[in-house]
Amino acid sequence: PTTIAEPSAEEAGIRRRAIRVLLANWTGAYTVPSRTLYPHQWSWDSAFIAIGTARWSPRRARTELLTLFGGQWRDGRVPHIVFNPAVPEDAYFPGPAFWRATAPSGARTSGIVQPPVHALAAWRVHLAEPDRAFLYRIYPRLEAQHRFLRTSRRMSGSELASIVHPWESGMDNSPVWDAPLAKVPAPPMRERRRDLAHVAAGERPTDRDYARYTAIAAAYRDAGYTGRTDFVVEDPLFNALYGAAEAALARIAAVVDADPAPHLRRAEEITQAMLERLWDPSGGIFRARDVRTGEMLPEDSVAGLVPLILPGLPADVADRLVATAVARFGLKDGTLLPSYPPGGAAFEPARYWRGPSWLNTSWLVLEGLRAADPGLAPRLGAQLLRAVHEAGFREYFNPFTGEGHGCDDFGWSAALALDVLA
Ligand code: 9WN
Repeated sequence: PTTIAEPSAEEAGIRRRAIRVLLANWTGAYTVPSRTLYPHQWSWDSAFIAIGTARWSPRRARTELLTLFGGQWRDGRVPHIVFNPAVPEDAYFPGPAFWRATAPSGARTSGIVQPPVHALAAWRVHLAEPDRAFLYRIYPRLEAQHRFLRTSRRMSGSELASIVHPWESGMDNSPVWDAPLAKVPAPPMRERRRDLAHVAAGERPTDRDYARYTAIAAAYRDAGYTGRTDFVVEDPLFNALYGAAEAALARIAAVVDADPAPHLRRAEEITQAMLERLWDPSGGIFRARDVRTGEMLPEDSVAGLVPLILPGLPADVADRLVATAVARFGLKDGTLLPSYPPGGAAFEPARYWRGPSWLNTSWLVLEGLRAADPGLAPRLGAQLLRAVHEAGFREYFNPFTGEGHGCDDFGWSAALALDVLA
């Protein structure tokens, strides 16, 4: 007979509180990352949130994804924000008046994208509760999303997708972006930041960062949201998800009577291109490449470990990544997985993507470890749960002390804890 482990009281408490956060952030059609700091629908947040929500309400998880794709553009792009028309313009900067973009559905949106976690999320939602009708609806939209990346974002000639704004990486002020951003001319911005009304300035990007984010986004907007910007890079996290998503699309295709073969071929090509263009054999990590100069960027981050999730990654590369995670990111020490190596010159334990631990990048590495190092995976899972148990569902955490930072009741922190518990 199989023994089913009873969840501990601690685990039951985390589960109850996580569901409470997701209920509080649910708008009726999707989940906001945060009621205060991020009061609209964000693209990759919704994908992570759907993965966790599937653990207690697969129906809501399906709605979450379908609502997001309601903001999809005719060219297939899934914008990084779909705005809630009921929320005042001044609740978030940059809001709809800045982006000036409307999807065919009439939804006001931004014009940039975020890492493509969505096919993976759709597949996980289907696994939680098989629903072919859902897959039939979402598959053509996922395909269009990938077609956009393949046609409009293949900027170096390789199979990899480029991003044209640091916000597209999801890791906005990562030290990896310091070098390319330093070359972007940006006048001080005239608009008022709204994030600082909710979170201490020492935990957020600087004003200089924001001036550049605004300048790049405005230039892209003024070019009709096409072509290159002053910031064009191939990012390992974005492309690892792109490859993993193609593998997920192959699985989905098989269920909806479509041909999985092109997806499998593309997943392979992406893995191959990652190895050729972004793998740094001397560092044992994947690094971003600046497409404008052709050079690899000097800094690295946890984004370089996420390719552990890539389908068909050679075992020796996976082993090197695990060794790097242990040696430079302190994976075995019982600390959380930092977003940037603590020994690096730019490390700051409480400032946003410059050191703190985030649950989404930790979860992605955890997913990769399940195959690459099944012994280490549960350890990282336990650390992640300890963080939310002790500090709550904060946006990010000091990797050494576990202290919580950024906003409270953060959507993907709650959702991914639920997934780890399941
Ligand atoms: C800009 C919503 C988003 C996340 C990003 C995170 C942060 C936005 C901001 O919040 O970015 O998109 O205003 O700082 O960096 O990963 O999707 O949670």
